[in-house]
Amino acid sequence: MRIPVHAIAVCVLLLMQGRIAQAAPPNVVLILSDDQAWTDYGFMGHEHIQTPHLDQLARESLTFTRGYVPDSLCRPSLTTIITGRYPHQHGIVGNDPPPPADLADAPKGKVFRDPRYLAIRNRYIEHIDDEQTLPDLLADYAGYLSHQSGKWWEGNFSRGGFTHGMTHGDRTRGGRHGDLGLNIGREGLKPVFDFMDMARKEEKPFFVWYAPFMPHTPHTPPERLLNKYKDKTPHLAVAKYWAMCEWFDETCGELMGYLDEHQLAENTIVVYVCDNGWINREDVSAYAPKSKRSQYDGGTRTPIMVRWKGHITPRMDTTHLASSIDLVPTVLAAAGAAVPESLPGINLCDEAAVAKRKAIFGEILEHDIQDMDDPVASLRFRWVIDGTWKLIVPHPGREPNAPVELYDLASDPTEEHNLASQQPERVSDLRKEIDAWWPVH
Ligand SMILES: [Ca+2]
Repeated sequence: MRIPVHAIAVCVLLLMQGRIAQAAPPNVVLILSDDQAWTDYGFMGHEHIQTPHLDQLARESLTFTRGYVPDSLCRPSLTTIITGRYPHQHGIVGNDPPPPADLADAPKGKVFRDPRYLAIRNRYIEHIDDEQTLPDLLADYAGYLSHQSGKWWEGNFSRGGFTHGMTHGDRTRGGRHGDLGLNIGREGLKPVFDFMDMARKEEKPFFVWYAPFMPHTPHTPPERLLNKYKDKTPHLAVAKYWAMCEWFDETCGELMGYLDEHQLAENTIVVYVCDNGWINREDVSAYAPKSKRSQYDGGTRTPIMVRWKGHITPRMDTTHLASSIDLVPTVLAAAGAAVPESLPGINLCDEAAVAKRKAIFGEILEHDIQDMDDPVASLRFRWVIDGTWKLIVPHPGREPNAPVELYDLASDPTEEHNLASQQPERVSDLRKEIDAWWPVH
């Protein structure tokens, strides 16, 4: 069939007009909680903790209550969030690199001050230079400006592709995982607001990494919030943690308030995730077993939310699995950018892709990096969740005495009853899935 030339011309004209009429790329605000259990929000059913602003965000978002991070440890988890890759892929597999051999048993403070150790740490953060981060990808796509605040382990903010930020990363001036950036939230949000004001003035799309050191220790909530919780538990340490969760929520409310006040909510994607879980001990502000750093849901599960008013239909998904590896592809796809094929995650707004993916995976790593170039040396456990079944496989190098664990999360969400010995076939099938995902020897 021949198409008349004038028809082609009209199509081209319409396409051009469409392009001209196309809205500016959306801004992106990523909110990261630090050390908070998946249960510790109003909308997730907590009996006492009040999180009205995050409850509202959950109502306005595509919300996955079955979200996960691959590792329950801060630094590898954050790097996964900003790269969309598993820790063994991006290579940042622990919080601190190994000290020089003669300082192996020295106190951490002494190790951190040693010039040789500073050199090791500086070399280790070169891993991030090899990665394409979300700020890099957004800058390439449409010239986004990006701002870092809060937790950040990879030295100066510019090492992650941010154009602006708070963390200087100079180890000789103190700081290990954010330095000046850690003031955000606890001391207000002015640096973030100033950045957004500036980006708006320059008419550039922007990305905000809001990762306050909250509700993370030190648990120092304002007295007015602590007083709300003191009588709700006999344990002061627990009351402090609960008050920290509400304090963090208040800061999220301030951030959302800025977007509303400046009519930005319709052109800003807001994403929410927590880097790892936390269950507070009754006696002291420290984490209990089966939470942070563990292979259990108390360490790895988090609500994941994506809000874009007028573009993403709000829905509470309590069935399907989501992972922090999905955040980069989700944001890129929503913003209209190409998603690199090498990324292992999926676009969470693609319902068919979410329904099709049956299993998600993770890896639990040692706190201190064992070998800077070999992820397996730091590996403690690999895990898979397929439907409601979870298999945890210890790696003999670091966990020679740990058992293989199988749980039915539907009937046993706190992972009390290990069914591995009763269901060898299911263990074998799930084990094959793990080995296909990341084969290690
Ligand atoms: Ca954390």
